[in-house]
Amino acid sequence: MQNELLKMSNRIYGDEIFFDFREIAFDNLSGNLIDDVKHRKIDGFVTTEVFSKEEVNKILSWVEKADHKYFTQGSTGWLFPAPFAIITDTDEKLNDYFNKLSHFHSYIAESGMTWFTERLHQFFEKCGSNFQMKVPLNKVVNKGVAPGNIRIFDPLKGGIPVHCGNYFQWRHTHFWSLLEDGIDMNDQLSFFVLLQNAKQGGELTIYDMLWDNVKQKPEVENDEAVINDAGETISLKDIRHFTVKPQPGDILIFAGGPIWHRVENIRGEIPRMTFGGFINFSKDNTKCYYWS
Ligand SMILES: O=C(O)CCC(=O)C(=O)O
Repeated sequence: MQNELLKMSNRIYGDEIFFDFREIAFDNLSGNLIDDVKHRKIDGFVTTEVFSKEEVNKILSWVEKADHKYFTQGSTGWLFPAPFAIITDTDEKLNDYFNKLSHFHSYIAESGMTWFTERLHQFFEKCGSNFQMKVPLNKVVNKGVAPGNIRIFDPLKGGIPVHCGNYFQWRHTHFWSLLEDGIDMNDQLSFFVLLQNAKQGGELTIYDMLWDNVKQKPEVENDEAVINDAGETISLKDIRHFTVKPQPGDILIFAGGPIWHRVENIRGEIPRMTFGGFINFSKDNTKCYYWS
């Protein structure tokens, strides 16, 4: 039935929706959907219109007016605040990360935009109601890390090559090792607020492929194949997949830790823009953390 309903959706579509991805209106959110995704009772959900069109426009113009010297250029576009990948020590680079993060917070406050991060927090509280929601601390400096980043995907830079959160974590163990103790690091979830879609491309492709039996790629940036635990190279073309395309103001949460996925190349002159990060629970199962 769920699959039949989704055939009509402009947000979740494809020949076969082989994972349980749902579309839920913001006002109908309840219970512990985040926990349901963590435990794979469902695999993901798009909450529609968490932010109105007017609010999305305000966020876009806030990003537009920001001082771009605090943006960090990556291989596929720009990030604000800086991504954790810039932290390669516990000294200068760590300070640089926190300076850039403090600019992000002061820019939000000075421009009267705190409602944006507050709404995000309320959203998490609404779909994880049994848990205390928190942004984790970096234990070296005892300060909260970023709640997420604005991600600007420029046209024709390749989107994000196929990956899953567990693969990503394995590549950035330094950052994860600096997060406060007591967080369950297994099978983190992914979230993002969709702020602007590209004219063409930029969709999220979900593959029928899990970390349980695929943990490698021929090279980190390769976007054509993966290597399974039996050592076989598998072409992405041969793997079932479907598309998730949230609309501006929606938030997607999904099991991005174990499920392999990618962001399609952006075509047309409009960049794709999101605010996204990761989610996981405390080991004692009382708190839920979101960060980037
Ligand atoms: O922006 C997206 O569609 C997905 C982001 C992503 O790949 C991730 O959170 O792992």
